[in-house]
Amino acid sequence: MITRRNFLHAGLGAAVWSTLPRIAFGEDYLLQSLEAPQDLGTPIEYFDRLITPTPVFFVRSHFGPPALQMSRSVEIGGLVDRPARFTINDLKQFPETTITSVLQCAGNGRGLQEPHVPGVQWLHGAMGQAQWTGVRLSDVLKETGVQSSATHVQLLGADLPPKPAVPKFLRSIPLSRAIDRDTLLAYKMNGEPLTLAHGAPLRLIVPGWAGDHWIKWLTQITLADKEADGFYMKTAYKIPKSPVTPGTAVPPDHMTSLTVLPVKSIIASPRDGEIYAKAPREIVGVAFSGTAPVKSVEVSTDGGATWKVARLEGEAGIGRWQLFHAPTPKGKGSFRAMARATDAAGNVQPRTAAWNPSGYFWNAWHAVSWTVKA
Ligand SMILES: Nc1nc2c(c(=O)[nH]1)N[C@H]1C(S)=C(S)[C@@H](COP(=O)(O)O)O[C@H]1N2
Ligand SMILES: [Mo]
Repeated sequence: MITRRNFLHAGLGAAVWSTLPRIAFGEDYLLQSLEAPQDLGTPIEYFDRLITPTPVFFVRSHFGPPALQMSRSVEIGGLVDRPARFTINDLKQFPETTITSVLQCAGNGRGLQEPHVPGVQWLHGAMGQAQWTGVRLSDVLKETGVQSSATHVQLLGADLPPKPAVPKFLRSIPLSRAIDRDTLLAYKMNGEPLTLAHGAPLRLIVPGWAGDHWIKWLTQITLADKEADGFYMKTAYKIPKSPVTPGTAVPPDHMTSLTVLPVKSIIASPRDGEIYAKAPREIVGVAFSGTAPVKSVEVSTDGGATWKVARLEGEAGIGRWQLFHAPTPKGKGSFRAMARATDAAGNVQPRTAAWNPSGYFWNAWHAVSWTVKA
């Protein structure tokens, strides 16, 4: 059992342990400490549908989830006229809205970067598309009022780091993005209350932007006249302002914060390396871009010599994925297919991803090889 004493011996200061929730069992109690973070990827075969089921939706957190507390409120303060606190029930006074959007970790595909970069070695599974339900952050900020000097919205969740020396996952987004009509305080995912892993009771939804902006377990929203300080804004989530030679060090003044997801497509089926008894009927996958709706997906089965336009399925939108379908080559033998997406702003998925020191935003052409048995 974890007692106050051996918890302190584990290296945590009194200031930290006193903020940890207690779970009572009669007169005894446990301190609810943080779990080792779990990074769980979605298997690629689920990218053959418009909505990723919640039980297989990827999970990423830096410190692991805090205690589940559905009554937790979010405090809105800083440069506002009327500081306020809202529980989920309080938020229901605002109009409810549902948005279908891709959530993708900026590090998705990092494991495919060459040369290799350190960090969670995600292949394709750190993404998914869900229906997110909640209220617009802009409606809530109209209620609290925003002072004219505010330029950024700083965001903090209840998942405080295990030791005071470890930086908090404190993030910020510019006010302009915070009041975008698609930026939501969400309490439902795929029609059900958010699960703990995905941020219950409340998380931010920033459609089109990478997952590091989608703060889970929200407790504090602070209007400020500057970006948040600390490691997770000043050092992490940075990409070069312009292309760099792969494998080289990049000076900090040549780096900028990443935001919008680049155009990308991934093939869910056929499966790479699979041996089929019968030819798979079609090539299926997902395509999206954070800049503009997808305009087209092309598929090549001859190593890029020729490309055929795939059929798109699903509603088009910024930061929203559509399915693409293309016929498979006929007959038996070995095959290889590649896909490349283009968005309505003219961005084309590149043959090789732009390398960067943290391996963010991998979006190279995805290729799969399969065999149909003779
Ligand atoms: N409070 C909090 N919010 C967080 C994180 C975190 O560690 N703590 N991780 C972020 C990152 S990096 C990603 S990619 C997404 C992942 O969301 P998911 O676990 O629901 O898929 O949550 C974001 N929100
Ligand atoms: Mo992430």
